[in-house]
Amino acid sequence: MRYTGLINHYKDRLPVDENTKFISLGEGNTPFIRLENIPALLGKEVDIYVKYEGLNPTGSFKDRGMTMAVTKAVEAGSKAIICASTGNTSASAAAYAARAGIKAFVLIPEGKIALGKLAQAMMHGAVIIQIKGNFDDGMRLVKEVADHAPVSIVNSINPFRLQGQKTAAFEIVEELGDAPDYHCLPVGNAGNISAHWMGYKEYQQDGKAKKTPAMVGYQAAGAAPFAKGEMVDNPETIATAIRIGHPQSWDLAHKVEKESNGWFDAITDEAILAAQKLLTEQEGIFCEPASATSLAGAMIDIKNGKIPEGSTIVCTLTGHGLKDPDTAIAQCTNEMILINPVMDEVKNAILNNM
Ligand code: AN7
Repeated sequence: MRYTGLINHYKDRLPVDENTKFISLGEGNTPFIRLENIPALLGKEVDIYVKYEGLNPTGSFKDRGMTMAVTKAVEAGSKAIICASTGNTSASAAAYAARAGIKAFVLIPEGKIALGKLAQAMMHGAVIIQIKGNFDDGMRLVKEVADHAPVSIVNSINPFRLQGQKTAAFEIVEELGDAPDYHCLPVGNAGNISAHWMGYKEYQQDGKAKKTPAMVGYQAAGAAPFAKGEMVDNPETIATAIRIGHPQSWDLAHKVEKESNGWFDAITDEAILAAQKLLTEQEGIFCEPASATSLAGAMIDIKNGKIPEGSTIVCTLTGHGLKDPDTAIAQCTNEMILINPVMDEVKNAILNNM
């Protein structure tokens, strides 16, 4: 049967009925890839899988929540949606609004969103409102303005977002036949880690999984309110997607940490970029910097034994590497070769670089 998106696939587990019109772009059902080369480099006996959420229709996991949020907004008669965003939510909101024939307003921090995400929001025709401030300012404004203008908020404080995003945990359990031992995610607002936990618990309660994983949230060191135990007023990181200092799902995520026996930690920008590069060079998988935070953190905790040998580990790669070409190119030191259009010069270029 043709796959037509996660709402249709999991409609028995989502808040929809036979009258709901699904607004879908075929999201979900993303590749689940076992790492072949990186575990050996770590010198540890571990099984690491990545859930490649960058292969959703707009290139990030946000589509899982957005298909639900926009479906429900349209069902409720809404003609416009609004979000604050570090980039991916705005790209996704813009695309699903276009699909639904409604308007999208996106608030983004001026100059601090990756180029690909900006291109998406512009192409899909969203109204782009740049803020002379950061994501946290945008989020505060969105919550305020929603009481004064006819717009539905589609940030992850919208509970339908988490409902859609929990389906990633379902897919992982179906792939592995059970939950993994550890599930590592990059954390910004902590909506995604909370949604995954909902999904794992639901599958365990229904007997589809025997266990639940320890949920491990990694943040960029300059934007790590969970690891620090307090809000951060001026978050900074190269991983602009998770440049968030006042997470919206603060209480929810602390519950997840406790219930799942998980933890939060902070990862330096250097380690994040190194993990992004390692994944592209060693495994052929290109994710954006924020996404590599999950693997960067997992590698540290595998090496120090906090994640023990024999474990099955899933790392979510939340967004595609093409989202942020500037950061990608800036960290590549390999020189390009320029030649005259003659065979000898190509031949030499090959033989000198074998
Ligand atoms: C690639 O787009 O918050 O912990 O406004 O784009 O659920 O917030 C993005 C978040 C991880 C963090 N990885 O997820 C936004 C936004 C990528 C992201 C996160 C984001 P949450």
